Amino acid sequence: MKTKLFILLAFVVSLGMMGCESKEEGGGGNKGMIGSNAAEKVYVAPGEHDEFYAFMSGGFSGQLSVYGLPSGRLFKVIPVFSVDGEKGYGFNEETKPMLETSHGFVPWDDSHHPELSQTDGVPDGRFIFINGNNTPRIAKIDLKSFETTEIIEIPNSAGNHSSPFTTQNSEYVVAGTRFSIPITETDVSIKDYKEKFQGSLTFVSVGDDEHGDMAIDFQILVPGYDYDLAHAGKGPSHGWMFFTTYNTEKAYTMKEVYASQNDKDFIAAVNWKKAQEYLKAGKFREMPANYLNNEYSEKTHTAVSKRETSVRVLIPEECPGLIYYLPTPKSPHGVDVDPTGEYIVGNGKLSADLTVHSYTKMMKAIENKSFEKEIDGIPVLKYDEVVAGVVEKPGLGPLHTEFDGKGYAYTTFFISSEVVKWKVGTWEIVDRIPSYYSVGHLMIPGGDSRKPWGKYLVSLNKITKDRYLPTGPELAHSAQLYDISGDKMELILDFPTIGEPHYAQAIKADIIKDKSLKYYKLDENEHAHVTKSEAETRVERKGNEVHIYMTTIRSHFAPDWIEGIKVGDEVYFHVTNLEQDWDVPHGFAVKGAANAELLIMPGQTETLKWEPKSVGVTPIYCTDFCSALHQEMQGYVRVHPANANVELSWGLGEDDE
Ligand code: K7E
Ligand code: CUA
Repeated sequence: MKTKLFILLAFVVSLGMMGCESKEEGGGGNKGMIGSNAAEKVYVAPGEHDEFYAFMSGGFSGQLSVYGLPSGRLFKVIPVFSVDGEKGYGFNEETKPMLETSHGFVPWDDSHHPELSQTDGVPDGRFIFINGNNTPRIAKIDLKSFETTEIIEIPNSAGNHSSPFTTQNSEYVVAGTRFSIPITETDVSIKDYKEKFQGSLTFVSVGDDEHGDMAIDFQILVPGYDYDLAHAGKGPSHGWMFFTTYNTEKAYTMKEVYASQNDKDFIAAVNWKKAQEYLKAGKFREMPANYLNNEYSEKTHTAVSKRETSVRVLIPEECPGLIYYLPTPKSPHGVDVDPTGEYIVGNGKLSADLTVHSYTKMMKAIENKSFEKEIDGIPVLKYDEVVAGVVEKPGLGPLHTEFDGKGYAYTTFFISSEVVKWKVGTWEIVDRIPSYYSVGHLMIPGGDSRKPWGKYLVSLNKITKDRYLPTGPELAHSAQLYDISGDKMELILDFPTIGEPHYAQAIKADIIKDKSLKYYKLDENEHAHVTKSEAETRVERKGNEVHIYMTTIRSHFAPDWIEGIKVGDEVYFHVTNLEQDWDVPHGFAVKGAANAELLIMPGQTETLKWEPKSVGVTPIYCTDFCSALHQEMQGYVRVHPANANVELSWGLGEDDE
C-alpha cells in the first residue's frame, strides 16, 4: 500500500513540477528535474509529524506562518502586526493595545525576518522574534502558546529592516534603520539629507527568563546611510554585530541610480560588549523619545501598553572602538556569519563577486590601526586587510547566504534565479540549482546558527508565474524545498506561502512540540473580567456601559438571552471559555457588530465591544464547530429604544422550569 502511494505521489509531484514551461525570462531553462524518490522524501504519512517547524515571515501580510518540513503543510498563521478577524486579534479589547504605537493604532505592518531565540548560538525554541518594517517595531512570539506576547516600538528609526537578528544568547535583538531620517533635528528639508539625516542602530535586550521581556538598552547614532541587514558574530566573534549599508552616497532621490555609484559600501561592525562598558561608564546621552512597549500577559489574557520617554544614545565619536566600517563591494544586502564565527559574507547585490571578510583579519586590522579614513568617528578598515576571499562570478544579484554546518555555504541570486553552493575557505563553487523564480532569502534549518541542521534548504521566491494553477493577477508567493544532504542539491517540493515570505527560520520539532501549551488553566486566569463558573455569570450596567459576564462550555453560552440593552449603549461581552481540554476553543459573534469574532481558547477570557444601532433582537452564536450541538450554541440579545425604561434581565435554561 505504502509503496503504491509513494509511486502515485511521485508521479503527481513530477507532473506538477515538469508539466508547464515558463514563458518568462529568468526562469532558468531547467524545469526542476525531480528525482524519482522526491515524493518519498517529503511524504509525511497521515497522523505522523514533520521533522521541523518552519516559521515564514508574512511580508506585507504582517503575520508569521508556521509550516512543517519536509511536508510543506501549513499549521498556523500567527497574527503579529496585522489585525486578524479569524482570531479576533486587534479587534478584541485584550489585544488592541498590542497594535498601539506612538502614531496611534496601526493595524498592519510589513514583516520580513523571523529570528529564533538562541542559547550558545543554537536555536533554543523559547521565542521567535520578527521585525515590523513600516512602523518600526519588533515582536516576540512565545513558542509555548504560539501567540504574540510583546511588541516594542523602535524610536529614531524608519523602516526597521535590519532586524531582529539575535546575538548568541539572545542578549540582544537588533534594529537598524533602513531609511535614514532627521533625528537630532526633525523638521528639516529633504534636500539637506547629506548634512542632517542620520541612521540609528538599536540594541533591544531580551530577558533570560520565561517572559523574555524586551527593552531598548541603547542606540548608536550613525551616518545617514541605509542599514539593510544584520547578523551577529558567534563563537570567537561573539560580542560583535554586523550590519550592511547601502546608499553611502547619501542620495535622497532616484536612489536606484544615485545610491549605486560607489564601488564599495560598508559592513558596520559593532562591538556591543564595548557598548556595555561605555554605558556602565556613563558615556551615553539620554535622549528624549516617544515609543510604546506592549505586553500581553498570559495570566490576565490582556495586553498593556507602556509609554517610554527616553533612550540611551551612544555617539561613535565619543566612544572609540565601538564601531568600524568594513568596505564591501556594491550595495551589500545580506550579511551572514558562518557557523565558526570566522567568516562574514557580504552579499553585494550589484557586485560580480561575493566578498567574504575574516573576523581574525578584522581584529588584526583594528589592532594595527589599518584605517583608510574615518567617517564621523568611525574608522574605515582597509579592504585588503579584512577580506578573506571572494567567490568569483558565482551568479547575478546575490542576496543572502546560509550554511549547512558541513563547510558549505549557499547563496541566493535573485537575477540569475538560482541557489549556488560554495566551499567556505576555498571559495570554489561546487553546485548550482535554479529556483522558480527570482529567489530572495533562503533558509536552512539552523542555517544562521552555530549548528545548522544541514539537511534541507528552502528557497523563498519572489515570483511564482506558472508554478501553480493560476488565480488571477495575484499569485501566492512560493517556497521550494531542496534536499542538501548529498553532494548535489535536489529540488523535492514546491509549496505556496502567505504574504511574502522574505526570511524564514526552522527548528527541530522535538525542541518545541512537547512544551506546547494545551490550554490555559482557568484557576490561574487573572483577567479583570473573568467569570469562573456559570453561577457567577451576570449583566451589569454602569451608565451607558453594559458589561456582560458570560461563559462558554459545550454547547451553550451562559447567559444565552439578555434584555434591557438600549440603543446608544456600549456593550462589552466578557466571555470566558470554561473548557479545560485541548483544542476546544469557542467562537463568539454578534450580528451586525462592527467588529470581528472572538475566538476564545480554553481557560481564556476575551472581550467583544458592541454598539447596537437599532431596536430589535440580535442573534449571537459560536463560530467554531465545537460539538455535535455546536449549531445549537446560540442566543439572543434584545435592544430597546434609547429612552426605554427597562431593567436588565438575562437567563439560561428556564424553559424547563
Ligand atoms: Cu532580502 Cu527584506 Cu531580508 Cu526580502 S529582504 S528578500
Ligand atoms: Cu462552541 Cu461551537
